[in-house]
Amino acid sequence: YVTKDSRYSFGHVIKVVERLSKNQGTKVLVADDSATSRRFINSLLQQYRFNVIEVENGQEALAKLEGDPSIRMLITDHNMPLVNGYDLVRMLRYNSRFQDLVIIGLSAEGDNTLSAKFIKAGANDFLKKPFFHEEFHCRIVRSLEAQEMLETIRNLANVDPLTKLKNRRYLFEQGEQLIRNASSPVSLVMMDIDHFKAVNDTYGHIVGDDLLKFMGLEIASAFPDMLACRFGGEEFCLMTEIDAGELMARLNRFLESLRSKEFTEAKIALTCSVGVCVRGSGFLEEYVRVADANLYEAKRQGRDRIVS
Ligand code: GH3
Ligand code: MG
Ligand code: MG
Ligand code: MG
Repeated sequence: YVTKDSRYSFGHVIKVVERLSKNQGTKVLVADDSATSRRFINSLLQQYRFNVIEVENGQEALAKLEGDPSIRMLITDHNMPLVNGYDLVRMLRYNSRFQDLVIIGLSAEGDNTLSAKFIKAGANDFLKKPFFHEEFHCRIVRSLEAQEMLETIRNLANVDPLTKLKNRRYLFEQGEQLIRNASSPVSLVMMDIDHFKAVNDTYGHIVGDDLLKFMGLEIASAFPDMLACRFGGEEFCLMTEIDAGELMARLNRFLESLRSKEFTEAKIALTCSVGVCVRGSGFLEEYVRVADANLYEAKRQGRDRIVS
């Protein structure tokens, strides 16, 4: 090693690679038309237990990436037949599906503008061949760690830590877009657990929290096709563009299934009231206002029911 720095030590890199991938090794796609070059990069990556896949050109790289969303990093040469590295990066970054893919460009070409072109097209980094193996490792680990941090921050910003559903912030950030991009009118559902305060008062907040977690799991498994979020304390929200009749049937089935269950060790019975804004219009706030008013009406009528 040229320097001893724990940030980039062998042990540290191994930890990053293992953390990123639980058991099968972080998947890396190496795209290079030169077999020698591929073998060399592969051997550098193997040292750190990366799970390496090799392809010979940009077109094959695209096909592999389309077929395997678990690939976390692409290391791509520039000069390759069919689709070159630069065009490959541009195509990938054009597609939001690949926004989290870490991309490292490589080239032996004398053209000094290439690194700027790669990075402007969206590559995370660029290395000129031949490179010193330690620089290669440092840059790769740095890019992977930066990506990991981004995903952690995004998760903290969008996900409710208790129920693991999306949070209110995410709803207001994405809901408007969901309404505009939907192919049919969107409905918004507001659910509120009945007499939840009594659970806290009787069994304590820890049991109350457990109940909220259970509710989160029930909602996630009953409505996996919808945007489901924790709107506030014991209030949950769904957004969907499915047909109104089907939505009502599924909500009825959901209330029915809650009635037949007991939650947590205390075996607490649980019901909830639901207000629906069916095929709403206007801004998201209007959907929420309508669903909220219907929820209030469901409570008023005696709870454990749906008002739309
Ligand atoms: P209603 O049937 O009218 O909805 O009655 P309710 O008791 O469910 O409604 P209320 O709004 O009076 O009480 C909601 C309670 O939810 C009050 C609050 O202490 C509790 N709560 C909010 N967030 C949390 C949380 O994160 N954990 C726990 N344990 N309780 C929470
Ligand atoms: Mg080449
Ligand atoms: Mg409430
Ligand atoms: Mg309530």
